[in-house]
Amino acid sequence: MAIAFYDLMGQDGRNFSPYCWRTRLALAHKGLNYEHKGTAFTAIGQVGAGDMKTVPIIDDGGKMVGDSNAIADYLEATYPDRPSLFGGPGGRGMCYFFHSWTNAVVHAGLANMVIKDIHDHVCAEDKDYVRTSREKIFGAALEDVQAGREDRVEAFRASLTPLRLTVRSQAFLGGDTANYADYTVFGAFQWARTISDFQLVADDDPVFAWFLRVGELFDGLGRNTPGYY
Ligand SMILES: N[C@@H](CCC(=O)N[C@@H](CS)C(=O)NCC(=O)O)C(=O)O
Repeated sequence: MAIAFYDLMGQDGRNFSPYCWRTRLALAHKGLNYEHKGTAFTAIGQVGAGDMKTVPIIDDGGKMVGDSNAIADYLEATYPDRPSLFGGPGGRGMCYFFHSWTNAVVHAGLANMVIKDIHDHVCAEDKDYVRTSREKIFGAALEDVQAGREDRVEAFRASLTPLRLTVRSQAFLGGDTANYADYTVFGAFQWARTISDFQLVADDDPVFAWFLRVGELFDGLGRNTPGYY
């Protein structure tokens, strides 16, 4: 039976959740069949027993697993004969660094540049929830949070220097082939690509070339999903 994969659903088939992209690429990396289940923010509570608050969630023959890191660990432990996501315990540890860095630096840096765009692309039933919950987090109207992003983008680009220096001399964070670190960081940029035409990184930035490379993996899984570039 195929694994059921609960992903966030936006307007026009836009799957914008950065965490769900980590899981989607992990499933593809393992070569596992899955049934993609687009889910509104306001419908997450209806998945399974209703005890999970966030997506991604997978249902593997009745085994429900939520949280992208827990899912990656579950897939690695349950399907050890498939290509490894981490390349061993040391790789797992380093992938956790990329999780922390992505959340603390990349997500934090880009969220305030696309938050209004996110709102504009969520499905109709989620609009009020996203505005209310995110305005509470940011303490301001979404329009005001996003305003002036042209003045902040250079600082964001500068924060990507460690990533830039790495992927200009090797194809992937995993080396010659991609691993879960690539999927973790990719999710952040795919989040932006699916809902915003704002140019977060320059066309000639090695980070952009790396993003396109990851998007080409698994028959263009990342590239083929609706997005702006
Ligand atoms: N730690 C979780 C975070 C997942 C998460 O925050 N997912 C968002 C979608 S990108 C979500 O489901 N949010 C629910 C909400 O805001 O109500 C993971 O890595 O899976």
